[in-house]
Amino acid sequence: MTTWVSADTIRAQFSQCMSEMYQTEVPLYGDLLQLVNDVNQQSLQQHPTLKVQLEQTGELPRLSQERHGAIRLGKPEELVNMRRVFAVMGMYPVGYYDLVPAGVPVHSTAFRAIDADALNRSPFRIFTSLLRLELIDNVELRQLAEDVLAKRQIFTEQALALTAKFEQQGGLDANDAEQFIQEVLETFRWHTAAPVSKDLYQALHDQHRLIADVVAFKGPHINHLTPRTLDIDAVQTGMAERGIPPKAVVEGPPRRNCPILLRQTSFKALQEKVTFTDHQGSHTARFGEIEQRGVALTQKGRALYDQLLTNARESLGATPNEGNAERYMQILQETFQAFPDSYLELAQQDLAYFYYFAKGNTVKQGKRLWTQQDLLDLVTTGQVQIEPIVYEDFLPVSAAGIFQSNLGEDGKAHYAVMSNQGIFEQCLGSKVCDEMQLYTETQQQSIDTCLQQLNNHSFAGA
Ligand code: OOG
Ligand code: NI
Repeated sequence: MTTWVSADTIRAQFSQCMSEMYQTEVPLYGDLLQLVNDVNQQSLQQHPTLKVQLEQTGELPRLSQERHGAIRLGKPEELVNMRRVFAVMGMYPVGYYDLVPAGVPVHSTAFRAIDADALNRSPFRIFTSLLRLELIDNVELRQLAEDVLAKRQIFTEQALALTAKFEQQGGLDANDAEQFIQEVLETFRWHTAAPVSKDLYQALHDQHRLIADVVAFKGPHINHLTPRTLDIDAVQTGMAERGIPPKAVVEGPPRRNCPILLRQTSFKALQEKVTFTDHQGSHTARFGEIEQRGVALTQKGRALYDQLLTNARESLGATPNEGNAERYMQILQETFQAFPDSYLELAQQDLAYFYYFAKGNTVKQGKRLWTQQDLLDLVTTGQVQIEPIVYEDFLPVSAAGIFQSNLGEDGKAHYAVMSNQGIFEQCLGSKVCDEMQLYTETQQQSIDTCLQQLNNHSFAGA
């Protein structure tokens, strides 16, 4: 009997190959990885409790391989095939992000592993956007764009054949898996030769830079990769010191004792030479990004986060930029005073998701079993320990900020169109998973195990 290579292994290897390819294509990304590595080692040395926390949640070994990337697709068929290809690697669409209100003509999902163990084996994820061509108001140009996209095939024949083989067999053997990885890598590669004229590129670019980035190229080149750091402020400062030009502000929540959700920053996109069908030119799209991940928030916590972020941006009265960066960070710090900053409070107020671990010597009173209602009391008395469930997803406002910083000041447009998850799912050929449900399940599983251990343990002692 043939044994299939596990999806986790394929994903981990693919992620590694992608990182190597991107370091060759964008050498500055290699410098960034080095910096992040240095900062992470330092943080672990300086904060032994952080190290213990990451060991307990299983995140420590994954830290050095932690990364996400982003691609932008042009048509539904590409999205469907991308979903099939990612399924071979155990990555599924999670969440719906609408970037249109932020002036970027795409909607998106994140392909990633789902359960906690798989995530710890390889947290690789790809933020995947689909261009909304219907937002090009010039009918003639829209038609030209559609014609160009209609002709392109972003996957190699072999990549699609091996994907179909996986679907038929339910797995790939070692040879096929290795070939699959190499073939799929081709889809994400940068091409210096563009299949359109310089004039068409310019016309697309004048509509929106992002439209040119998708339509004028042979495939969805990976536009950034993002390692995970334990101290994003140190990386932000370190970038400037090492000659890596940082974006003006760190997106997301401010620095806190207990990090929440996701903080992100990036280095500015490179200007790269492109050979159009008739002339030479250039294109600016690819960059490197850094993220610091914190605890996943519940609906209630997320509502508070969204509210405070809106308040901070309203008090700034402008989009954060180089000129107002310092003031924005100050306002953000002050505004977020309203967000409790200890894990216990976050758990007590049902603002964030946690793992619950039983800590031996629990004394049972009478015959009553411990229930979920007792948990927070047991946390307070130290009989149960909580550790944060890390946020595995993205933030639309931050994503828009990342898009914008790499599209230039003219990267923003106003579109009168409604967000539409239904249309996106139709293009995807499946529903997207609800990320809140995934966190709820992960927390509940941990609570169930914890209660079982507490109750077994106390009976044994009774
Ligand atoms: C995607 C931007 C979103 C993030 O980290 O929020 C993203 C893009 O630029 O295509 O990657
Ligand atoms: Ni990103």
